[in-house]
Amino acid sequence: MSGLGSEIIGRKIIHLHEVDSTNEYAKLIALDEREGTVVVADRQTAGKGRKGRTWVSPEGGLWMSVILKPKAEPKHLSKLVFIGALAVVDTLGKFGIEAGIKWPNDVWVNGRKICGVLTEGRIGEFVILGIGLNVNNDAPEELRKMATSMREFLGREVSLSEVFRTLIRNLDHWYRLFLNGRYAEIISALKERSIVLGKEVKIIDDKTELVGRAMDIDGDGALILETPKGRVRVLHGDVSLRFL
Ligand code: BT5
Repeated sequence: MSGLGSEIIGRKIIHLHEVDSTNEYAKLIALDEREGTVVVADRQTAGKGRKGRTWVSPEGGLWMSVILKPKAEPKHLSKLVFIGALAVVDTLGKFGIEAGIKWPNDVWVNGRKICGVLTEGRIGEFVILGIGLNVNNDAPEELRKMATSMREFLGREVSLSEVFRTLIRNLDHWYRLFLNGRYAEIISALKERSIVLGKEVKIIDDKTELVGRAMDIDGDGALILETPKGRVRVLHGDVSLRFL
């Protein structure tokens, strides 16, 4: 047990004042670290979203990456992104903020993005679970209408270290379910906290766009979409989802 009240996640914490990206840093040290090591930075100079997008990461936010080395079959690893989102929703709940998961990798509050999750890894070696949560930072200027922070929602600052400790404990909880193969519980929690089910959405892939109603999330975490041409199963991977 670490002093944080977790068993695996946060056994070791590497706290940096500034780094390009905690995910990049974690990848560099991953082979030499035990699983559960967390890299957290006050600010990132080149925070990353998916597909080369930028994640704005000034001081005041929580920017962290966890090194994981699960022995699960590769097909299950894509569910780790949900572990991150579920732990963030639970954490926000502890602070009185009702949040939901915008499949596949965002957490939203009142129709705006408060958190993004980015998993990266090397099969058979490690997975880096990166989480960016707007806490006491302002939402990025150019994204004011689309993004929010805990401070903005609550109208006051919250203790960043308290948010961090709560998130570590929640991550530990969900990750231990994952290690025990309790995937069905993870998916059912994901569905309960999903804000996309029943909504008209547009899925944007590299080249294709698909419009339909989000009907379900299946046991693999794929979104089932009812389109004019019938049901389509969309794997989470790198797709983006917009509400219509
Ligand atoms: C994500 O990508 O949402 C994953 C973000 C992961 C960030 C964490 S921070 C710690 C770790 N280290 C890293 O370098 N990354 C991880 P995506 O779904 O591609 O969304 C990216 C989009 O979110 C951008 O194109 C902006 O529109 C928006 N965005 C950027 N910064 C934001 C912020 N601080 N708050 C809300 N939205 C933001």
